[in-house]
Amino acid sequence: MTKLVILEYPDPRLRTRAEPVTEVDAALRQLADDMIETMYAAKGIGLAATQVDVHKRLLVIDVSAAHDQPQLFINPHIIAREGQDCVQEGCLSLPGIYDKVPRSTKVRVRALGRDGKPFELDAEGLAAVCIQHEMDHLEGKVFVDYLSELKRLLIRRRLAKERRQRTNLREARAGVPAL
Ligand code: GNR
Ligand code: NI
Repeated sequence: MTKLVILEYPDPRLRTRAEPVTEVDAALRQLADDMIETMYAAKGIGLAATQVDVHKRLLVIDVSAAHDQPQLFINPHIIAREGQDCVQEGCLSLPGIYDKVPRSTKVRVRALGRDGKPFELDAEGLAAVCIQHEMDHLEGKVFVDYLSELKRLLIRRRLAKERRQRTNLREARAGVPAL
């Protein structure tokens, strides 16, 4: 098992459109397991391959209370939607940023499972939101794309400042003198 590195906005690699998975083999299952481990380590409820710089169409989610029910979706498609609601979202690629995004309240998803076989699933609530959020990542889209240009500008500034502070702290601990 390997914990993978999560790309952070505005990394241009998050804009890559993922390619369909052509074979569900041992290597792909290993990637899925590494994504699940990475999602749990980061305390997320979902992760798209795009976020770990792998541009293939797979995503994992776990919206269970005990964090013991990971679900894998390979080549997911939304085949039906119902309802519309604005729900507060967060993203592991935008640490500390939360805002409301319009989403369908119910979705029916068709995807391939771990065994490479197709399945269909009805999702609602947080699972529905999370699946739509992860599928956006596979299209090179992040939730702040739904916000205004001004909000995005402020978010980019805030993230840059926080990254700068994290780097400074790390260097101070390592004994690197500030300029
Ligand atoms: O951990 C996550 N929480 C979350 C909360 C509300 C709506 C969507 C999400 S997904 C996010 C993990 C993530 O960034 N997945 O891409
Ligand atoms: Ni995300």
